Amino acid sequence: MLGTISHTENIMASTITFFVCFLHLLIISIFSTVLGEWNTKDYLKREHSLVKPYQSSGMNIPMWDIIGSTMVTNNYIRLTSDHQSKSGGIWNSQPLLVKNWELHVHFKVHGSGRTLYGDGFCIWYVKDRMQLGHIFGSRDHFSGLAIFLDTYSNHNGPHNHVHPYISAMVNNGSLSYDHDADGTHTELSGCEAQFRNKDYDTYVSIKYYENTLKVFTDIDNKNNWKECFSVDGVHLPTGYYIGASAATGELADNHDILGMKLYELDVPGSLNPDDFRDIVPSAEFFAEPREHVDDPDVPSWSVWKIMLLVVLFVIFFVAAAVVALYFYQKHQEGNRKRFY
Ligand SMILES: [Ca+2]
Repeated sequence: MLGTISHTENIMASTITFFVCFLHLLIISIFSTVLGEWNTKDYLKREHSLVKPYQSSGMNIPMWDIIGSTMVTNNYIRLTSDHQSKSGGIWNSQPLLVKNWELHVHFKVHGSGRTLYGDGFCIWYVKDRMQLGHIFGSRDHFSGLAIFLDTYSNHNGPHNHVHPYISAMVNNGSLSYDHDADGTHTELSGCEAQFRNKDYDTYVSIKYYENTLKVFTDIDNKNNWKECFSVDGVHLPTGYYIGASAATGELADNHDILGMKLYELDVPGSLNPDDFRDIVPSAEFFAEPREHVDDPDVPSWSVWKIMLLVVLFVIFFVAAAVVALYFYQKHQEGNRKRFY
């Protein structure tokens, strides 16, 4: 009997131990999830974030400056309106002294154009801020990181991706963004993203962690991040500025920023941002250049005219030579007849 009781007790003890362990693990996992979320919120850097209400006093947005066509309302910051030849930007006035970070941008690109619209906008992490230029409303030969949300395909020939298209470029100031090729030759990576004219909220996330750049989108009204691309070997310094800019040309769109939230991914105090200030922006990997298929050469009318003239001249000279030869032979024959 004693043996039976201790055996039953053993089974009960094992079962209780199993449930205790299971409960323990469950509590740990729930707690760590909650803690993780709490940490993310805790590391929100307010001085690098743009949240409503934008204007706490007067017309100025604390820690942010606007330039060009940018217009601030209670609900959005409009970089360009749906009109031609606009360009505007919004720039954080505080250098980002965080090595590893994640930036969530709440945006809306919309307009009356059904098939023709453009040109798109760009999210920047660069050395020089507040400079209007022709690269989505900001300067070319920039130093730092650009994430282009390009809505207009400038490259008219056949190509292997459609627009809107999100791509990344890292520059040390030496490269030029080639609008005509939609930045193909300088892009690190990219993805197609149908983010335009949505009646729900659209977001893009840029995560720069341990020299890996990842871009995610939340544009399908599913409330979760979908990876656009991930690139290793991206080197960026601390101390640059976050900004966004947009431009319209012949084609137009409203390019609105509704909010930006920057999260620090470092454990506070674990890294000295000054150690990373002198890094020269660089990328170890570039995307394979898009296959370029040259447009077939269609000779213009003037080229045809020149070719026709050349052919006529050749025919004329050949005919003239034949006629000259004929008369020359006749003349020689006449001479021979005279001799005999
Ligand atoms: Ca383009």
